[in-house]
Formats: sequence, structure tokens, C-alpha cells
Amino acid sequence: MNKNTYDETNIQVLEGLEAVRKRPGMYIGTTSSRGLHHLVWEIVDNAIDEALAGYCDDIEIIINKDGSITVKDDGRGIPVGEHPKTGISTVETVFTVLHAGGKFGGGGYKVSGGLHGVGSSVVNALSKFVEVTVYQNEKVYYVRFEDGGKIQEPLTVIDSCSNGRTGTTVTFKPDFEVFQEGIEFDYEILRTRSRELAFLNKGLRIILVDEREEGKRDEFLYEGGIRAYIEMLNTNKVPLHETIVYFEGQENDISLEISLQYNSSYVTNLYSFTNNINTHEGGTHEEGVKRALTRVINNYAKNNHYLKNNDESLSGEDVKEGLTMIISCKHPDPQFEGQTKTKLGNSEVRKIADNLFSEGFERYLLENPADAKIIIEKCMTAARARLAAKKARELTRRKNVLEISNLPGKLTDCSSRDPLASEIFIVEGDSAGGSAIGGRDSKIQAILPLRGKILNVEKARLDKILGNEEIRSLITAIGTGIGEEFDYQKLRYHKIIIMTDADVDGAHIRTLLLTFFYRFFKTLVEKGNIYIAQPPLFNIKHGKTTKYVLNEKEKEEYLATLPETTSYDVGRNKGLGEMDASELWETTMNPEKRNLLKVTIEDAIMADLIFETLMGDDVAPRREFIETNAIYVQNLDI
Ligand code: 1YM
Repeated sequence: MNKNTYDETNIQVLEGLEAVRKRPGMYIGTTSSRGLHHLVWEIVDNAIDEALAGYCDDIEIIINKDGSITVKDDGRGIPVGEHPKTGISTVETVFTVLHAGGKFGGGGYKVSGGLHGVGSSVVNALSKFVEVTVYQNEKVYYVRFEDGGKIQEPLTVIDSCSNGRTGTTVTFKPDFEVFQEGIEFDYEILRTRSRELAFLNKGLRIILVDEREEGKRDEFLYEGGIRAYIEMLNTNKVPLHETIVYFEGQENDISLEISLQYNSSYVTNLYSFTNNINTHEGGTHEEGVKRALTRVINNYAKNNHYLKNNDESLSGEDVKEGLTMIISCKHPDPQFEGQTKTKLGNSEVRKIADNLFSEGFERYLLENPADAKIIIEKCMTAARARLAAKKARELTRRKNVLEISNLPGKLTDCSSRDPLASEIFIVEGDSAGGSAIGGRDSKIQAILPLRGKILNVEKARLDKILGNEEIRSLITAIGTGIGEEFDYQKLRYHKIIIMTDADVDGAHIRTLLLTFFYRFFKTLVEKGNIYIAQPPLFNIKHGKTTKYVLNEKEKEEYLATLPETTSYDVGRNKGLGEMDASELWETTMNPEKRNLLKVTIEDAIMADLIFETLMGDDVAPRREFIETNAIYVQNLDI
């Protein structure tokens, strides 16, 4: 290649990557832990595209000892030939030119989520180093970049390989100057998403290895795909029928998979995906399937004389009670809309989803009359409960229980009437409530103490839930109303802060509350109004002073500042009630000093999923959960 072209290209390339380093948020959303893990998925997504194109079976993700990540696939290998536009090899182009992606390969389309092939160069821009090895043409090609994508030397052949081995291996280490909150990868985050990707791409093997810890490894391969996902989601539930219903189909390059099973609970677990991205806000694939579900069930119920009265019918809510369902769409050109860009907008998908689902589900009901009977009866019971709940709600409304004019007696409100400035602390028990009331900034901080555990909203129907006093207090204090009446404009506090003890009971209550918010106030979770307070874990007494510290790390740091001759005493904080009002203010409530965790929709979904694990009677899974979920439980005080 001409030396001049190479230099010119190099300069342009560096300018492109420089733009990514200047504004990483624009490319990966955030430089927090979430953005850090995003880098892994950008690389993995390319391997998944290769699998979806039919060329790759195995993907391996390795967290190396030095904190770098290696992703390996056994696909065709990124092309190594000279790229006509840039004059450098295609693989270097992919890693250095923004927006280089599917365009280069020709044929096939990019299906997996993320930045549609922009990913590799973005990862390179934000990394301390990147190494790419390509196995192709019986040769091993290698190229290395350093410090945000600066190429060390052009692609070279470093070895030969036999047996027609092909594939791509990428190793990268994120740049700590970009990710200032740290560059440590979290095994659990990688594990959860790897498993989800394996569920969503049937037959694909994903292996995850943590070299930082001896023997830590997981392997995910689901021949059943999303059917296996349904089976997992219903593990701790009682299925109403044995068959896990499954349909798949394709039309104009758009493919759809739908799987479902009813269980005896009252809640709906419906997750939809497009190109492996969770479409939290739903969209046309979900609308098509839901519309078809309601119609097919009503038709079947009428034709088979379950519904006698001509004007009697089952609502969309009735047919979703106890339903676990996954919808997965793969689309060559998805339009993502909505607040968080997680709503599928392509209108043609609605009809495709409706047709595929209604044809399949109608046949399933006809061929399995025993299952059909159980499902229809479940929906009819839900309809009766809905009518009862409506009556109960009307009653409470008449009594003004959910009206703002009738705030719960236990609420100690703040004096400000500006919701943007106001906060409410939901605290566990009256004694902690007392400390919180004494310590708060009464202008902007309201306190609502809850007595004991709130009702498990998974296990009860709406009429019973609304009859529960703790829950009514919460709903009333929040102000927005629930269900169809929900009105975000009426939110009374823009920060809703869960403040529970740092022990197992506290974790239970926190999980109950998170489940409650996820089920009844999903919008508040999505808009980032829900927080978790972090009371200090340790107190260190020496002489006349007591120092409170948040965690193990702060404890060590503080102890290191004490003179060696000092005698001190380290205690674990068991409950909020152990701190007096001013200590609680200083450590946990003071907006200037405290450390709040914002709850994300993923946290809430996780709480919802692990709910049974925490509340069930089985001790072993509970202990395992507590041991692996530091975010919910910071103090293993069992
Ligand atoms: C560990 C990461 O990137 N694998 C990968 C990437 C590509 C291909 C195969 C590939 C794609 C095509 C043709 C095509 C990419 N190639 C390109 C580009 N694993 C990983 N495996 N041949 C090979 O899309 O037609 C971008 S990604 F642009 F060079 F073709």
C-alpha cells in the first residue's frame, strides 16, 4: 500500500476515534459500570451476528487476570483483505473507522443490538489496548492498538493454522481515564446477560470464564431457546398446563418467536425483545400478540360455550393473569421509539405478530381441549376478580382513602409543596421512623414508617392488595394513583427513597418494596424516581468519637488514618434504630453527604424474578441469593 494513503487514513481515523473519547456518553450512554459492560456486548454482538448468519456456534467470553476481556468466536473471521475505500485491511478498518460495519461485508444484515457495527471502533477508542486475532486462509493474523485506537503496526501474519480453523478473537482493556468509576468487570452482570443471549439465540453456546477466580465458569446452550427461558421463569411457580407453547415464523426477513405458559399466580411476566434488546416499553410485536391473545381466547370461550351471555367477554387484563410469555423479534431495520428507546415502532410487525400468534394459538387450543379448559377457566376467574376489585376500588374511592386530601396518619410530611424538591423516606419500623423524623430536613423530607413487612403483591389479588393498610398509605402518599388512574403530574415527591436496615430482614422488605414499585409504579422506576438509601455498615469508636463508614473499603481507609497506638472498636450497624437522629442525618439522609443508589428497571425486574427465591421456604436458594447479590444485601447478618 502507498505510504501516503496510509498516513492520511490514519490521521482521519484518529480524529474519528478522538470524537468518541471526547464524548463517550454519546456512543455508549454512560461511562459508569453500565457503560463499561456495554463494551463487552459491543464485541459479543458482532460474534452473535456471525452466529445468526449461520457461521458461528460457540462464543467464549473470558475475564482475564489483568482485568482485560477476551471474546472468541468460531465464525468466518473478520475479512483481512485490503478495504477499497481506506486502503488498509478490512479488519483494521472495522476497528478504526466509525460507522464501519455491515456495510463492508455486503450481504446479510446486522441483527443484534447495539450500534450496528460501530461497536468495534468505539470499544477501540475507549480502550487502553485492543488485540485482534483472525483465523482465516490457514493463517493467523494479528493486529494491536494502544491508547484509544493508535495502531502499533499494520496487520501481520504471526502463524499458520490447520484444519480450516476460522474465527475472531478480540482482547481489550478499558481505559481507566475514560471509566473513572473503575474498570472492574462484574461476573454476575456478564453472566445474566450471557444466559439471556443464549436463551434468545437457540443452539448458540456461550461460555463465560472468570480467570480471576479458580474454576469460575458457566456454559449456556439452549436448544429450546425461549421455551427454556419460560421454563426458567416458571421454575418456582405452579404451571397450569404441561406444554410450553411455542411458535416461530418468518415474513420478509422479519422473524418472530413466541412462547408462553400459564401458572397459578396472579401476575403477568411478559418480556419482549427485538434483535436481542429488551423492549421494556413494548411496541408493535407486543401489541400484535396481545391483541391476538385476547381475540383467540374470547372466540374459543364463546364457540365452546364457556361464555354464555352474548355480551360477556374477557379483557386484555383477564387473559394475562398468571401468564409467562416471551416474544422475540429479529428485524433487519428496527425503529426504536419511546422514552428510553425500547419500544418497537415498525408498524408492519403488528400484523405479522398477530397472524403468527393467532393461527398457532387457535390450533393449540383446538388440539388440546384439556389445556384450553384450564386456561379459559383461569381467565374467567380473573374476570370475576376484576369486577370484585372494581367494586372494592369504588368503595375506597368513595371513602376518599386514596385522595391527597386524606394523607395517611403515619406520614410525617415535608413543608415544601414542590414535588421536584421533595423527598419521601420509606422506613422500616416505628423506631427507625422516629430517628428519621428527628434527623430530617423538614422542609423537603417526608417520612413514612412501615410496620413490618408489606403485603407480598405477587401472592394477592388487587382487591386484597388495596385492602392492605401499609400499601394504601404508600399509594396515597405517592399521590399519582395506580392503574388507569395513574397520573405522573400528581407525583408528590420526585425522590422516593427506600431506607431499610442493612440485614436480611431489611433486604426482604427492600425486595418487597421494589416488587411493589415494579408492579404498580413501573413509570416511576423508568423515570428514575426510586432510590435506595445506604446506611453505614460499620461504626468505629475511638476515644470520644464515633465514625460511621459505608463499607469494608472505607473502614480500611479510615483505620489506616488512625495513629498506631490508638485503641478502637469496630461494630457492625445492625439497624437504623441504633443511630440517633443526628447520626442518621449525617450518614444517610443529608443530601450533601449521602450516597443514594438509583433503582433501574433492571434492578426492579431482578427483584421481581428473585422474589420467590427470597420469600419461599427453601433456605438454600435464599442463602445463595444473599451471598451473590451484594446490591440488595450488604451485610450478611444471618
Ligand atoms: C469476537 C468478535 O467480530 N466476529 C466477526 C465479525 C465479522 C465477521 C465475522 C464477518 C462478517 C461478514 C463477512 C459480513 C465482521 N465483519 C465485518 C466486516 N467477533 C467478531 N465474524 N465476513 C466476516 O458481515 O459480511 C464487520 S463485523 F465489515 F468486515 F465485514
